[in-house]
Amino acid sequence: MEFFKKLKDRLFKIDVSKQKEKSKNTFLKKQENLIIKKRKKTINKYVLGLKKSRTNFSRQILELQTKHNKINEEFFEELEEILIMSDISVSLVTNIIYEIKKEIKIENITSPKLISEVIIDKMFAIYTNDSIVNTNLNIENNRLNVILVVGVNGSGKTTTIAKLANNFINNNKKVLLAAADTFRAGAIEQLDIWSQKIGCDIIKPNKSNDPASVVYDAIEKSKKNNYDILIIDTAGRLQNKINLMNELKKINLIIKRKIPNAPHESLLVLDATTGQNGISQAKHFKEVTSLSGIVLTKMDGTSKGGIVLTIKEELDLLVKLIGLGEKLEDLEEFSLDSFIYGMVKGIVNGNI
Ligand SMILES: Nc1nc2c(ncn2[C@@H]2O[C@H](COP(=O)(O)OP(=O)(O)OP(=O)(O)O)[C@@H](O)[C@H]2O)c(=O)[nH]1
Ligand SMILES: [Mg+2]
Repeated sequence: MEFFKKLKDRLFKIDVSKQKEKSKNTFLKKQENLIIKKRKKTINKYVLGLKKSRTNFSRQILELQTKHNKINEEFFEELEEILIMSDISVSLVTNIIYEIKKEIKIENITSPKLISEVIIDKMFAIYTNDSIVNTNLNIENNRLNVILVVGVNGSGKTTTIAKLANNFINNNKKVLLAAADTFRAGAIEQLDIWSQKIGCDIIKPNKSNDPASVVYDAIEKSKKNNYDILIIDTAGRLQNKINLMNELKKINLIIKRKIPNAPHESLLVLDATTGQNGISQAKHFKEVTSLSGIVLTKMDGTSKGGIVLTIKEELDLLVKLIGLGEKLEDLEEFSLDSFIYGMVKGIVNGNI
């Protein structure tokens, strides 16, 4: 079982096979050092943001390992409870436990002290399903990329949009925001304040209060002025599901009429602290509009990291971005390796 070592190698080393050649070339070496430095910075954000989840999960696993000196049914019952309590759905937990049992038989593992790596390995395997998980945003150069952002009130849409726009601007992209949440008083102003803070252009409602017309104006402006990215903020809740459905339908129609293969991303923002409740809300959204991925916010505020697995299982969607704090720089592209490392760092050597 070398799962943790392999994970660390993937995260912190560039390409082991070229190690010898690399050291000869100082320019390459410098470039590699820069990449590693950047990577470490990102991983560190995961490590800091996932502190609550990690401490909670690792502590429980370590306690379980010390409490039992044999791996038996009682051990598995307690493990099952820990996994369920960390927001992994019951069906997935059953699956993970089944896989762990199979593995310890093959590897002939009898001591609970050696099981943590098997647990992590199986959780990882369930997520990837032995295939490569692509969580990149569908953004291309030389076209207008339209990103529609939806989700319930307070899930973190507007904040995420500001963080995302800020990231794009830092990467020299020309970004326009569309304030299409005309339902909630104060929503436009909130996005406006962010746009000023990050130095980003914004389209606000003109005469009418119709979100679709804001979107129309925003697309016109983006096309005319060669923007790279248009991000659309939407209302979290309307009077009822039909209204929400109609509004999102209308917005999508306007977008498609102007750019047939857009929106290039329809991201659902999900508050990680809401657990199963958030998952049910997400299912409602999935029924009313097509989605391309999840932004999981407030991961820093919860102690339950298992929700990432449950999202994939129950919504059949991947987490593409993860919110690890309230500040502008606290949004990261989702990396399964960094996430798992942030969740279990220290668990293997008992040093949480
Ligand atoms: N700790 C933490 N807080 C977050 C994160 N993302 C958003 N928030 C906070 O969540 C709160 C709600 O965020 P908003 O961006 O206003 O949520 P919204 O979905 O736009 O809400 P409505 O406009 O009411 O629909 C704010 O206080 C944010 O600072 C995160 O990743 N971590
Ligand atoms: Mg908002």
